[in-house]
Amino acid sequence: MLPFHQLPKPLAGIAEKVSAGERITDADCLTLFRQASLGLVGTLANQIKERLHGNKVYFNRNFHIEPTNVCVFSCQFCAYSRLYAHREEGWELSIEQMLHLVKRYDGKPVTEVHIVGGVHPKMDLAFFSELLKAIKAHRPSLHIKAFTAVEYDYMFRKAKLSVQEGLTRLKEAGLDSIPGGGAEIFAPTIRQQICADKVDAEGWLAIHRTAHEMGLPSNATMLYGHIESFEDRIDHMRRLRELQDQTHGFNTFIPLKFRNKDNDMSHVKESTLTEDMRLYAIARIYLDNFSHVKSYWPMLGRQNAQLSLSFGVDDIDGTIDDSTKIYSMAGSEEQHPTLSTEQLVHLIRQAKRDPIERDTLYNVVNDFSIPVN
Ligand code: V47
Ligand code: SF4
Repeated sequence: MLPFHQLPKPLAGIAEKVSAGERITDADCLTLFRQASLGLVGTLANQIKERLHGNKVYFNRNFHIEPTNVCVFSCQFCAYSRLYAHREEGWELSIEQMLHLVKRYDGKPVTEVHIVGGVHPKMDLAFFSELLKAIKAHRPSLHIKAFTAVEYDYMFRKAKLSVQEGLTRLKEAGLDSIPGGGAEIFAPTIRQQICADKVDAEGWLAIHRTAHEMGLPSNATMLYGHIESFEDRIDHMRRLRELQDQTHGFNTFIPLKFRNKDNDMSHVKESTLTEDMRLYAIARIYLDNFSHVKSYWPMLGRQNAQLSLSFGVDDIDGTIDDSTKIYSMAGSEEQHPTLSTEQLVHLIRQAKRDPIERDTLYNVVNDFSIPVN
C-alpha cells in the first residue's frame, strides 16, 4: 500500500485523522465506502483494533435458546419465522423445555445464555419473567442476554407498560443485558421495504437508551448487503454513534451479513467477501466510541470470520451448539454451527492473534495466549 501522503488527497486526509486517533465525519465515511481500497481500510481498521486491544481477540462460551419461531411480524429477509396463522409449522417451547435446555449445560463452563426468537402473541411479559426467574433460580451466575428491542416493544405495549416499567420487571426477574438484534437498517425508506411492521428506528433506539440509563448494557447490529445504500449504512452507524456518545451503554457492534436463502428477498444478491471485509473495517473506523466489533461466525462462516480479524474485528461470537437456526435457515455456510472452545482458540491462533475468553461484559475469564519464553 502507498504511504499516506501518496494517496489521493481526500483519502490521505482521512488516513491521517485515523492515525491521529481523530473521529471521521459522515462525508469521510462515504469517501471510504466509495474510494478506499480494501488494503487501506484494512490497515486503518487494524491500527485502531491494535490500539484498543493489542493482539487480543475475544470469544465467550455461550448457548442459545430460541423460545419460538412463530412471529406476528413478516420481515422480508427472515427465513426463520412462521406467521401465527401457520403456527403448527413452527415451534413453541414451554418454560420446562427451556429450563431443560439450560440444565444440559450443568457442570459445563458456559457463562452466558442468549435468548431470542420470534414475537409470539401468547408469550408475554409474565411468561418471560417466569422464564428468567426459573433460569436464575437454577443457575444464578449465568448471564442472561435476552430479547431484542422488537420483542420488548411488542411485549411492553401489550402489557400497557412503559419501556422503563417493562425493563424494570425483567431486570428484577434476572435480565442482565440486551442483544443487538432488530436494528436492521434504520433509514425509513429501507425499513419500510424490508420490515415495515415492526418497531421503527426511534423505538429501537429509545429502548436501548432506556436500558443503558437503567444500567443494562446492550449490543447493536446492522443488517447489511441487501438494498441499502452506503448513505443508509452511514445514517445507521451515525445514530448508534450519537447514542453511544450519550450513554456509553453499547458493548459491541455486530454487522450482520444478509443471507438470501428461503426468504422473500431471495432475488437480492448477497454481498461479496471483499464487500464484507470493507464493511467491517469501515465500521471499526467510523464507530470510534465502540470498544468492540464482533463478527458473528455462524452467519459469516468460520474462515471468513477468521479473515475479519485482519479488518478491525476483535471478537468472534461464542462457542455454541447447533442451537441457533436464524442463519442456517437463511443459507449460511454454517448449517450446524458448532465450534468447541479448542477449535475457536485454534482459529484465532491461526490468525496469529491471542485468544481471550471473556464474559458478556468483557471481563477476562481465561487467557489462552501462548506465553512468550
Ligand atoms: O435482527 C434475520 C438477523 C438478527 C437474516 O447481540 C438475518 O450478541 C442475515 O441480532 N440474513 C437476530 N441476518 C440475531 C442477532 C444477534 C446475533 C448474534 C449475536 C447478537 C448479540 C445478536 O438476525 C435479526 C436480523 O437482523 N437476520 N434473518 C438473514 N436472512
Ligand atoms: Fe419476526 Fe424477527 Fe423474523 Fe422479523 S426477523 S419476522 S421480527 S423473527
